[in-house]
Amino acid sequence: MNTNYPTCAYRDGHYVLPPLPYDAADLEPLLDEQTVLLHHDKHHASYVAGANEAADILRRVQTGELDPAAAPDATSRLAFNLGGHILHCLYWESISPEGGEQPMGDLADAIDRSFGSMEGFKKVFRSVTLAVQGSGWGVLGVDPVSGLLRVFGICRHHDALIPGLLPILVCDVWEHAYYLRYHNNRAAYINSFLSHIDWKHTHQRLTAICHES
Ligand code: MN3
Repeated sequence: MNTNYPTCAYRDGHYVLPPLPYDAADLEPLLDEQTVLLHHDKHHASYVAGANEAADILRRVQTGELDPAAAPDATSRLAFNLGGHILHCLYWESISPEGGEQPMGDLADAIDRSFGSMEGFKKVFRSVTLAVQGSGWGVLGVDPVSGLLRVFGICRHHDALIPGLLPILVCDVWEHAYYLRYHNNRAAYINSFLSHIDWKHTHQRLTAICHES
């Protein structure tokens, strides 16, 4: 198991909610403290709890304690909640109070190779993330076939995923992520997100993935 990617904890047979990597108030002006606390302590925590509940149902099906008919619903709940847990772990490390610097080294090279330029990346990311229908995510990930970086949208936490494509940067566009500050102006939130990206952590995830493969 790659312990660098993603930085989600799993201890004693349970998924664990990691602490925020900074104080909730420190993400100003991107996000206000109340939004960050509700998002982490309530929403993210509920996905961790949901993933553990679904995994427990599957364990009880395996031991014969529950009827196998319980398994399909549990796997679909696991996909939703574990997807949410992993994406939120990535989200907290996609932004930072010190974010906004330019990517360096092979991450900068990969962006140029994949999108032509940083502006090319931002243009595609902004457009795709803005267009995600309802609740979902804008994602930058490594295409396992071409080795290029790709931008794509995920609906909810797990629909429209590309098999094998590992996200290195994610933007949560569920309304709970931005509504208190930006109301219905998702575009303003995405623009602010783009200027608070933690490129250092994004670079570490790219390195972790490339060393795995
Ligand atoms: Mn969320």
